[in-house]
Amino acid sequence: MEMKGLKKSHEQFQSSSDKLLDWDHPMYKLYEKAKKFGGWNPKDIDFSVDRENFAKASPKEQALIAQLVAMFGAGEEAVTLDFLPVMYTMANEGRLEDTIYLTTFLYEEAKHTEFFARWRQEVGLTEDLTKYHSDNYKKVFYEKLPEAMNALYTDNSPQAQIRALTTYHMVVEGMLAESGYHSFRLGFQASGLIPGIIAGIKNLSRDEGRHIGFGTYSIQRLIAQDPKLYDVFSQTMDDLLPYAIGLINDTLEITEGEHMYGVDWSQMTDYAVSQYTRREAAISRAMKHWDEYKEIEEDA
Ligand code: MN3
Ligand code: FE
Repeated sequence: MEMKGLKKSHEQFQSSSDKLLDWDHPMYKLYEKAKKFGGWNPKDIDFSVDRENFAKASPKEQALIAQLVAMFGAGEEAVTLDFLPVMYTMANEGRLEDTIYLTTFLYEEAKHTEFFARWRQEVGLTEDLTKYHSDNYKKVFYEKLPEAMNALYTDNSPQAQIRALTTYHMVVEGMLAESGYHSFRLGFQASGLIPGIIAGIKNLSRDEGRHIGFGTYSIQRLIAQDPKLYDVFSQTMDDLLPYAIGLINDTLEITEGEHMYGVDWSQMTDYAVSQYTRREAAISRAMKHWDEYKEIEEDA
């Protein structure tokens, strides 16, 4: 398998030239943020209350939590294992500041994977949770994500980059992970049932804001160079939307329409759609006003 356009030698090294590093580069700034905020350690989080409360919870409550953890754990593992081709692409294109930032990216996804595995270990939820991966979930995480990412190993075209970045950052992170964090907060923040998870989620979602920032910036950059790529972005979003919404609806079945923890869980679908619309709007704005959007849009 050979990638077209793979660099065989270096023409120069930026950091030993008169350019040094571009300290104002949006991705360099993101790297500084990651060094400051991304150093948290899952091992420092206390899961003793989670363990006690989980053991006492009703079977239905346990199933709701196990399902969220089963989807999140595998989701974090998938984004850890599947991210390398993007880093490979940025390095091959000689994007030094992007590559420097991305060294923190993969480290953070690895910690997110550790976080959920550690929680399961400490709470004693060690049975196989694969049964919670529905067909829609499998479509996104077992097929669509690795397919779009691994394509970059042999095809570094802007089209292939847009497909990979959109799948990973806009749908998996921007829509699904963000909705997952929202579910945890909605259901479990006030109840105090699983405070260790809530503490972890706070760190996770801050890391994720930077990750989505990288994705948004990179997609905007590519579309600014060739506006026709907006159609590739849009098609990728449309292709994944039914599975992403389907996946969220699958998870709601467990509540049987009941307002567990006083929450109307059906609002999760609306939340996911609003995240989808938000990502789409951020990219369309960049097309119309690229100059104003050169600076990275921090993800709230
Ligand atoms: Mn993550
Ligand atoms: Fe991420």
